[in-house]
Amino acid sequence: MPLDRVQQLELFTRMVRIRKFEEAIIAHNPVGHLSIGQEGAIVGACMALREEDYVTGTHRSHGHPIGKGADILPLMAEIFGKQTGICKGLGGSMHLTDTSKGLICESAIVGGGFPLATGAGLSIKVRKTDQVSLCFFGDGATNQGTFHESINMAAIWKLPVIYFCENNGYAVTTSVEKSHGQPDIARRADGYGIPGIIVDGQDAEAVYEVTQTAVNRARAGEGPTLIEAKTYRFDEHSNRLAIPIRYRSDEEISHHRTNRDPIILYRDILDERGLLAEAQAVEVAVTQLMEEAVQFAKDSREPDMQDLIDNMYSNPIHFPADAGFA
Ligand SMILES: Cc1ncc(C[n+]2csc(CCOP(=O)(O)OP(=O)(O)O)c2C)c(N)n1
Repeated sequence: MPLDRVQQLELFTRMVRIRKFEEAIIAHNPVGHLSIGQEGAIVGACMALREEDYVTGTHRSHGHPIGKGADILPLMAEIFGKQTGICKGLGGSMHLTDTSKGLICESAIVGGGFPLATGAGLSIKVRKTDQVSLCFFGDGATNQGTFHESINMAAIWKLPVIYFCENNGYAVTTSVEKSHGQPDIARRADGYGIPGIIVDGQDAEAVYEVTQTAVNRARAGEGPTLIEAKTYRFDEHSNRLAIPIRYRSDEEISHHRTNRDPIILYRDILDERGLLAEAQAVEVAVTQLMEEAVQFAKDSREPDMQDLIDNMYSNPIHFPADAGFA
């Protein structure tokens, strides 16, 4: 089903939120792996999901909760390491998540999301709900054993999982061409007898449509799909990591920034559909929201030792007052 106007503006809003959230991080507290350039793939996929559907993310973790509709203030406070953060300031950038929006986990372990998303798919099947589980990962993660083990299991048990590759062309500094026998991740689906689909990750609506098809298939009990969104990372692997070698040219980066920015491309589409004023209003509102979020984060307190102890186990341990931790 095509997106209606409200949904189109929601898609645009979430993409702009990711972009401006990460621009705020760069401006105020440079830490984390940024998704700038990859917003079309992330939000296009998330728009095909319901709130109760599950998502697992990656070390590049800001886009996934924002794409799934999470509240911005606790996410920003988490980046600043504050007690009001979504993980109470104890997780930080690579673990930015929001379980209330179906985000099961984000993890610094490359390939760590596959078993979790597959397990969520098994849980859905056992509980007989019509949820789906969507697993985000990068191209580099597909050479981990967990990729193959998880997809094989999901295929034979027809689990409602969508394996969604944000193929930005590189794993840190290693290109897909240098690390894969053949560079199309989606073709690996053939090995498991499931559909493998390649989509332009900079075209958010195209991503929405292929994900919608995969979601319908999963909800109908027909099993998993492997989607590969060809996208591009505009910035460095991490804004805290000094990458010492040149692995891509300035021309390549500038080509993508100028011609392949998913937000600019979608704003042009909204303009053609007579929604430019609404799109511009979204950009103003998101800018204000980010200022509010940064202020909220700055004003929040840092976690203390008691917060750490209280949140280490699901059944908190109450140390005696004289144990020396407080
Ligand atoms: C198991 C594991 N091995 C290595 C690393 C170091 N590492 C962090 S990110 C990364 C590259 C991941 O590339 P990709 O999956 O393509 O995701 P992208 O960074 O492009 O989003 C690596 C090797 C890690 N975090 N975990």
